[in-house]
Amino acid sequence: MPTALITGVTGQDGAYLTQLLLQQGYRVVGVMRRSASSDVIGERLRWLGIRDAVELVDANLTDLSSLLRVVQAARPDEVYNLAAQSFVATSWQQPLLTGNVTGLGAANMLEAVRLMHPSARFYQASSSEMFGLATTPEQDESTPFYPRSPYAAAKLYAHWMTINYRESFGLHASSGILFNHEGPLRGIEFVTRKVTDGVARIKLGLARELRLGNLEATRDWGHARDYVRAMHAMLQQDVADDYVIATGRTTSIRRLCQIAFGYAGLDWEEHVVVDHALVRPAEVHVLLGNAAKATRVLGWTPTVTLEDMVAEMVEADLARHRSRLVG
Ligand code: NDP
Ligand code: GDR
Repeated sequence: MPTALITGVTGQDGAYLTQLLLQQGYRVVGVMRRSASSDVIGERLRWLGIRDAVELVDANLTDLSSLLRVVQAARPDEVYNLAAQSFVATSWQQPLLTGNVTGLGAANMLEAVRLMHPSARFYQASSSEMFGLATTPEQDESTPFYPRSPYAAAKLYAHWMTINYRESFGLHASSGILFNHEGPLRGIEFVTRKVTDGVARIKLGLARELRLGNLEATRDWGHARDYVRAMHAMLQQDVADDYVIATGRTTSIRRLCQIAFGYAGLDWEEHVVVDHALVRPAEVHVLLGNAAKATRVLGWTPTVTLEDMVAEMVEADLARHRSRLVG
């Protein structure tokens, strides 16, 4: 039975990846950071009904000693480094923490693998945010990077450290440059979930308006369930490499609102209020990925359309709010 060690197991991707690996017969060891609210932070794993199938261990990405102990004890075949301060907007308010966790934290994880168990295959959660102020209409593995936030700068450091450890020490270390991916388990601060949650509240009469920032930005949105398949596929290759994972379709926040409110039979223009306080100090205007390499080498293609994903998310948020109303 292969063993996978996942940092960020309590996050959106951690939950879906755990589900996929359990289905494939893996033993999954998940890194959870100590929290006074630890009874609720396994919520996503619980939602998927897999909370008790994961071995949860206590460690923090900023504490190398904890990672050394965890890697030594688990002796994983595969390590997925998904933990991060992952919210771009927060990275301007907490740039140093973001650098510590999202940047140096990945270096800590690489060190732990290199020192304790260098045969493990390593996955780094890189991001399309690294393209930032993109210089080409479509982004692929050869597109130059132009980070636009402390988050993106930290991810870029982690990305190059992953490549460097592959080239310097021969680690089987791969980076997935993943474009935005969402689903009902997405954190509520991210725009897709904020919109679907807002739609559900408005539909049920719990709210009247939804405040958003820049409606003109466009993103290439896929479903997290599809994207964790790509992570796993990367670590099954003989040779480690970097891959862009995207759908090849970009959609504005404005259009996202139209789709989500429209699904619930609502007119988005009656409810969405632009709040300039939510506009970011520097914006990533357009992202559109080209995943041809992943399709060619990994055989990976996305299966869920934006419309179907939004419908799934609105339904899940309606169900959550209805159950609270009943309870
Ligand atoms: P989430 O924000 O949902 O999850 C982040 C995870 O990191 C949580 O489990 C969190 O734990 C954990 N974490 C944060 N700080 C620490 C720390 N100091 N030590 C240990 N664990 C920590 O992110 P996603 O699941 O959406 O994304 C997974 C990864 O992929 C992230 O690295 C993200 O930056 C990256 N990424 C995501 C994309 C997306 O569209 N979702 C696209 C491209 C990259 P806790 O529950 O305690 O907060
Ligand atoms: P992003 O996701 O920054 O792309 O990072 P987010 O959903 O936060 O923003 C997407 C775009 O929507 C605009 N926007 C708003 N965003 C939020 N959160 N809230 C609002 O009210 C709002 N109004 C407009 C933003 O300005 C932006 O242009 C996500 C994270 O998962 C990262 O960790 C990951 O690396 C990238 O995706 C790829």
